[in-house]
Amino acid sequence: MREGTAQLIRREDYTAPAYWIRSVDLTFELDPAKTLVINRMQVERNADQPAQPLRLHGEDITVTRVLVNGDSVSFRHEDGQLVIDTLPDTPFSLEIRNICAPDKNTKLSGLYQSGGGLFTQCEAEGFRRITYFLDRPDVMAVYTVTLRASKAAYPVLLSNGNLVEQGELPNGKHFAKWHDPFPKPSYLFALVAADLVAREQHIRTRSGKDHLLQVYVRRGDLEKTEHAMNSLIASVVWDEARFKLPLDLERFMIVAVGDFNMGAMENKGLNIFNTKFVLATPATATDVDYAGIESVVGHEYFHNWTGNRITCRDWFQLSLKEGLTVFRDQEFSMDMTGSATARAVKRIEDVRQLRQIQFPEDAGSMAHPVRPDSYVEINNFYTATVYEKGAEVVRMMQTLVGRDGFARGMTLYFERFDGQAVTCDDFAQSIADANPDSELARQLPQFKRWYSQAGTPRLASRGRFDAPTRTYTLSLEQHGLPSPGQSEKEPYVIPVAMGLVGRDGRAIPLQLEGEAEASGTERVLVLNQPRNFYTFVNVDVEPVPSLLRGFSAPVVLNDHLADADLLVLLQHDPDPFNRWEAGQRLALNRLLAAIGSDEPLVLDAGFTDALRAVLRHPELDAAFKDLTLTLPSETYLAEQLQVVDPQKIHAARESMKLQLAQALRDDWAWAFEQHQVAGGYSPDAVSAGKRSLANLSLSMLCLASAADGDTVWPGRAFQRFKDAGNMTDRLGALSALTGSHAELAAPALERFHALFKGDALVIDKWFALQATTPEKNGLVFERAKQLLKHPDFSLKNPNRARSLISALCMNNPAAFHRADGAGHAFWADRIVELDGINPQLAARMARVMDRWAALAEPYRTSAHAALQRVAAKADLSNDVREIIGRALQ
Ligand code: 0A1
Ligand code: ZN
Repeated sequence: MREGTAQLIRREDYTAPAYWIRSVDLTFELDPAKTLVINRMQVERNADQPAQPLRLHGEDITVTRVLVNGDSVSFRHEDGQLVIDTLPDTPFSLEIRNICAPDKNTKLSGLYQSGGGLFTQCEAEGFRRITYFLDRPDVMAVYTVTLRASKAAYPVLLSNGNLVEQGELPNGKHFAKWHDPFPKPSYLFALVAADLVAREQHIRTRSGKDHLLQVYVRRGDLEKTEHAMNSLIASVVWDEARFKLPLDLERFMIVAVGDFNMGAMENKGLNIFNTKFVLATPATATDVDYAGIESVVGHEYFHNWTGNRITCRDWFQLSLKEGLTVFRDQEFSMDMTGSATARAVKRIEDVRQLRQIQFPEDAGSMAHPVRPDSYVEINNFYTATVYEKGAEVVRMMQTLVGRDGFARGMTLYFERFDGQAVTCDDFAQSIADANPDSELARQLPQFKRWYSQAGTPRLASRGRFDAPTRTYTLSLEQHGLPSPGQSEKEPYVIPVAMGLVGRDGRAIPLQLEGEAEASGTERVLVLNQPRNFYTFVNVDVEPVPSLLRGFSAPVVLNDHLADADLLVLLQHDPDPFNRWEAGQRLALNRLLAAIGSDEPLVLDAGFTDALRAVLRHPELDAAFKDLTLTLPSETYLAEQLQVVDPQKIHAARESMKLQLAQALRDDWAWAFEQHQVAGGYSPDAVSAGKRSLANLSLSMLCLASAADGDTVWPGRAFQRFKDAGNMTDRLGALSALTGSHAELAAPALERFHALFKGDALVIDKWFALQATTPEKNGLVFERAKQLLKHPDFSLKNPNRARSLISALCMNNPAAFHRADGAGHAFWADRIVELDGINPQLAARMARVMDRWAALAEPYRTSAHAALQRVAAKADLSNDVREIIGRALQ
């Protein structure tokens, strides 16, 4: 057992390990109740460190013997570690035998059981739950793994690398021996023993090498693996083409498992995936699911170089692999879309996600730098800041050195560090050194504040046009807000991609004072002072500034633009991101005004006409229209406010949605008819865009109908729900019914459940849809509470738990933050219950209270009481205690 509880680990305390483990030979006698692990290691002292005992990590495992060079030695337990005091000075062999119990492992970290099979999850610190080890990423070893198990129960036996031997054993058992030639940290170890089948594909890569790709799933799921396999092939091709990074293994395997804490895991050569990111057919998965599979398959595959070939020195450097790999998967998905607008749509979606999750994180009790300074439980730091903001930091580097310069930097990074465990500094230095004349190289120490300072910087701009001198002066001013442990912030290096747009829509040529001539209509200003002025010359008419194009830095921008300016950008900005942003800002301004006053929100014709023009626009993509006509989320609205009243936010947004539904009724009907996709299902961006706009239109039409008591559109939605040829349309129609609280919603939900009752991933959608229905009279919360008792509900399966609890508490603020405090009490009960099963998952769900202190009364008081109730539980895990402790600080 791990005894040293709640210890704060600090980045500045890093020291290299006292010993190196060079190779590991593992033998598993697999059995769900009692698995025997024989762990033979070649160990040597690290000569750079003072002589000291060997301390091995271990958790929830029982040691049965310890041999050094073949002889039994004495050992002791201290702070949850196994300590051997006396060891030879020369390299030695160390054999440890221990047992573990996968069937009792509800934490899903280490070796655990799922659907009758055995699977592992070792990142970040799961390997120590399998055997004693120096379970830290800078200890890299070559692994040989022998799996022995019942052949009937576990016909498939997999581990990392190449299969070197397999055969029969007495008593109905069989074995397989695997060898991974690449030294790796223990967090990348994996094994699978289960009754699975595989889709296989042989490929020959550019370098002329042959590889076997496999996607393993449960029997019966094989026909759901085509998209995952296609995504894997596309990932291999893309990484070779864009970054010249080839597949380095003969065999690359993906295995799907139904119980998994996260999305997927990049174990060397043996990626283990949540079924959600593998299984798809048109009938069971939506366009969003298809896109998710492509991006997660890509993400895990890209880790093979950014994460596995070069890994992290310590867990504070997590963003070294995660920020970079998210950046790579985002670029991959963009390149896969094939069109400039579709790229922009993907960028908008990524930024929406960043604002929805990372911005609140940066403003709440868990705010931390991209490279954190301390943690209690590392699992709590697999965050949107480390992942998504980390990706933005990498993206800014690319913006500062250019796309080719960035590719050069990546090449240098691999030349320098392949096979090593390194730091974020090493990465940034490589990109800068490969581009010595870049702004990044010139300002690297200051740029790296993006790694060390928490919080979302504020950027304010003001423009002044001077007609007599034909100049336009832009001032840019930045400031950082205080965050826990960091009251003062130093200025960042902020790349501001920008252009000037004439009121007639013309892109104005850009010439800064002192420049001989104008060059282009877009450029990147690099702000590194608290405030800077930029004077553009030869400007004939007052322009509208279009700043932070493509969201060139993860900041909150206040450009002080008036409605009239925003309308110009919405109509004309050549940058699609800012065009979308202008529409969102117009909506946001109106919503915030309504939330801040007691007057009901009344939509003006200027706004509805502008949105109608977007909806009816002959050239814009359907996906872009869908995003522009989707109102800012309640969470994003809450983010703009000092004091958050979730009920007021909900009321204002619902009112705007309804007015928009009514004002554009004919246009929605037109859009719905115009965006039907004929023929067989394809998840491509164009078809998906049409489906999403048709679904949005249908939802709006059902809303407008509900307000007038008209039943035509709900009837059509029900029919569409029944006849739909794919899950996107079916779920879209169902959500139009539930979202408008139509009478037909109940029979449709019942029918949906009956239709898909054997399919866990679809039943997750059924729970989530009900838990995220816009709240009305408290009924959604009541229904969610009832669903807890539904026979299909279980807290033990992470996807199912998330489909109800996270969906309600995180994605339905108005159902969750109730005046009677029942939502908060519900949350506290679930966290306590789940903490006894799966602390990692419980801690993630506990995060919904990160921003409780900003709540208006009475929500604030009941949130506080709920937090205190959880904190009062005596045997709370370190995971949850860290989250709750920070929230209450
Ligand atoms: N490295 C994985 C994320 C991951 C982290 C921890 C896990 O433990 C349950 C699982 C996966 C990724 O970035 O995809
Ligand atoms: Zn990752």
